[in-house]
Amino acid sequence: MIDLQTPVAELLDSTHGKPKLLVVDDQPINIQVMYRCFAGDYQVFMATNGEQALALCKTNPPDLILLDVVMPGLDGFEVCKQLKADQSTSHIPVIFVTSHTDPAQETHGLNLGAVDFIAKPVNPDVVRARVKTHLTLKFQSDLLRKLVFLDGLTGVFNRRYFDQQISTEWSRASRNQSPLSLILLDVDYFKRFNDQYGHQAGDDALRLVSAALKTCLRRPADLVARYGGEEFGCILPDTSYEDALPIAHELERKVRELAVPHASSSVDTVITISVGLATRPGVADGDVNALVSLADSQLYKAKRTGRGRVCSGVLATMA
Ligand code: GH3
Ligand code: MG
Repeated sequence: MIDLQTPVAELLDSTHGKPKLLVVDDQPINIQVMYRCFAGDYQVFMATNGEQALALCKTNPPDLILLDVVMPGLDGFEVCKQLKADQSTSHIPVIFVTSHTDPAQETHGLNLGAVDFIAKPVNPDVVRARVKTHLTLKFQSDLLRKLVFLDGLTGVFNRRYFDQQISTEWSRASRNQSPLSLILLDVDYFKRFNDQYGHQAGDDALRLVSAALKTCLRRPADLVARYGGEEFGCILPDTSYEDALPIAHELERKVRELAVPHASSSVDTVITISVGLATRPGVADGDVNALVSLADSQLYKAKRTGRGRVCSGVLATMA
């Protein structure tokens, strides 16, 4: 079931603030013209050559690029080609701004993946209207892309995103010889909760639990996902065992502090969770499945030894 309320509101929130435009032109006068057009409604970033534009797109991706075609060094076509070839920048719409109104050139640019062509000298009203249209389309497709990776009930990431990210983070950790921590957690006696309070109350409780979990993660790269029915996963990149353990305990504590009554639980009078933490140290053997299995077995151990607690382990490294 997709409950559009929470996730969509959050998603729209994340696009709040002025959209970011990148203007790329080797002539400062042209940049000034564009700046005057857009400074009121947008955050305008500038680059005076192709290399600078590509670097900016990596560090601070804009929502749309206005790209000059003829520039010394990397020309606009080459910049567009490179942006479209890179997965992290391919979704940024590119509008070519050019004094060449040759249909062959225009076709070439559109075939490279640009969304539009605008002729110089630009008419401010026309360029503003076109930018607005393409930004609306861009935000709509961003939203759809995000919805594919969100859990409809709780608004946190879904299992599909979790599986993708844990593999990505494992590869990154292996490359950089950095640690990676994974927490799997599960609500205790949740079947009894549903039986006593009803499925609707169960859904509400899962929303509260996921919101509480989110408050424990502070780094931008940390994420919480719904792993299964009442099971959640937290990925903590570049986080050692020593740093992850207090977070695991905080998750357990924060859920207990929600004080959601659970009269039929054998752990407490409120909802609790069991937590399994697994960390791969900087250098580790095995693959991502070993990390997931370890977190899972620690979660199972927490269940077996009384629930409402944290169990944890570190992946073995061959001597
Ligand atoms: P344990 O402490 O061993 O984890 O016991 P448990 O009762 O939590 O575990 P069990 O796997 O027996 O039951 C899980 C329950 O979670 C059963 C299922 O109805 C409920 N559940 C799973 N997904 C949802 C959901 O989206 N909404 C609601 N309300 N309940 C859910
Ligand atoms: Mg459970």
